[in-house]
Amino acid sequence: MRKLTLIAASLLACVALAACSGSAASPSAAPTAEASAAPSEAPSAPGGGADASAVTIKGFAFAPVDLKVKTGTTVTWTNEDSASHTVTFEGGPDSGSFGQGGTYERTFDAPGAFAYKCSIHPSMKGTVTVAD
Ligand SMILES: [Cu+2]
Repeated sequence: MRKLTLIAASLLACVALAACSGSAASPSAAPTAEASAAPSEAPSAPGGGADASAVTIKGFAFAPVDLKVKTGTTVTWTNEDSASHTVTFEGGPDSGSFGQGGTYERTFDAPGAFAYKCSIHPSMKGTVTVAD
């Protein structure tokens, strides 16, 4: 019992250390701690892939222009242009202007076809088609 508690405590200490130091500069103390910490972080990353989707804004265009997602999906627009853009849906919502590296998210809770454009550059148009 006592040994188990010690092991648990030292594991917690390792996790805490790893969290505090990030990709630490001094791995000399516990090389095994990093090895065991890495796999536990991995499973959390792909988890969001199922109901998330992305649109890239680049070259004054949305890509993909027509994005198809399942109901409940959160779509993230990322602006890779040096110019600012908006994601403005007919009848709202409107992201407002966001610049290079900026993102906008909208969760689609109902099926339908949602057309949007950039209000700064009205020739930039896109659609999110939501279906179950
Ligand atoms: Cu624009």
